Amino acid sequence: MRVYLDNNATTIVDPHVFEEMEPFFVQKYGNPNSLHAFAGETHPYIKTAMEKIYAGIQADRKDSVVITSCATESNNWVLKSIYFEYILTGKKNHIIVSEVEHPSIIATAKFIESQGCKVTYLPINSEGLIEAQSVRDAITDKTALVSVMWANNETGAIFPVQEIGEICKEHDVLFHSDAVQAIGKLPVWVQTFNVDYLTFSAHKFHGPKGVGALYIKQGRELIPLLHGGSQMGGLRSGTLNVAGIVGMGKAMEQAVDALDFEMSDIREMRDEFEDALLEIPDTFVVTPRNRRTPNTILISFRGIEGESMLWDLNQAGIGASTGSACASEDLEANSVMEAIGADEDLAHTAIRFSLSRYTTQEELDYTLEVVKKAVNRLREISSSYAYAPEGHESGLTTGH
Ligand code: 7TS
Repeated sequence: MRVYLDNNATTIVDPHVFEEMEPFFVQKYGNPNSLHAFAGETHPYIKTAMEKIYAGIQADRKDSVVITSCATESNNWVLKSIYFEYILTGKKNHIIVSEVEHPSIIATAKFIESQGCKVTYLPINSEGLIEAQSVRDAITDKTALVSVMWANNETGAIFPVQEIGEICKEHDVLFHSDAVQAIGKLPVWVQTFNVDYLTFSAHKFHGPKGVGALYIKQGRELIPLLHGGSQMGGLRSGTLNVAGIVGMGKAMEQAVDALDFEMSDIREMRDEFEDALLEIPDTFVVTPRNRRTPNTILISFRGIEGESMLWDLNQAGIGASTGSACASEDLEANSVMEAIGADEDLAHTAIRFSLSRYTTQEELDYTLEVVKKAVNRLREISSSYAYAPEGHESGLTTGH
């Protein structure tokens, strides 16, 4: 059996999405910016897709949604533009990001820090959550931007974006949220949440890879990251990825349609799977499940290196992760577990299971059996775990 439980890294392209994209490779391949019929025949499809994207996040017609190549680009764009517009010119000198943002925010923040910008890295609490008050405390009259993700990719922790949006508005500070892990899992309505900029990426909600977007509220400006042509109103040059845009439109429409299913059925499956995993002694989940996206579990199995567990799972045809794929080539501890202050052993033992609307009960039942066997095998050979399968007592709370 092959089981895919790494949906926070990427998702299967929905067959209906693929179907809608297919004509734009061999049949309708015109460059939409050309002045002939080949170009013209792509326009209605781009328009429809953009309408679906606007509707999916409840953007106003006067807002901009700029298509990019990925969320990494959108995130880089916001921070670098703020640097050019506010920091380099001396208008402001400070930005605030959470310490558990995706590397595309953290590395960009470190880069602009190296260029002279002050950066506050907001800590998370012991449950992996950001406290809105910490944003209020960090804001100064020189703060240009707050960037806090909607939901964390490792733990699924949902951050208080509504409160943070209000705090930013009150202090006249721009607010960006990376909503990559929230689209299709939570309602992401930009009008209600007072965000100025919002990042998302099609391949995290059953759309194609290589298409991201940045929502820009009306009246907010950004300096382009890519200069060149006049595409996307001159905000993002480069020939439009027609198939990608069409795919993202369809994927967004479906994500919104499936939101209730995700928030009820997927959540229920996740919760049952998690309950069963937590019956294994010395297992540990940090973020309370009602404060998490419905599809995510980050769980530590004391005494078992995450990579060893992944190996056993992979041997049995199961794809999971130890955290972000962006950092999976080194054997570093899970960064969120470290930020929480988990001890070295626990930080190295975290495994992320992320479900999708394609996940079945049968797959989870199979995974549970494989995990149990792997735990027994690996704890037996673990140097850091005193193996006692019967009545093992531990100081850790098993549960959530
Ligand atoms: N932001 C968040 C919150 C993410 O989770 C990711 C990818 C990105 C940005 C980057 O998106 P992209 O469109 O540039 O690919 N996160 C993960 C992950 O958790 N495991 O693998 C990739």
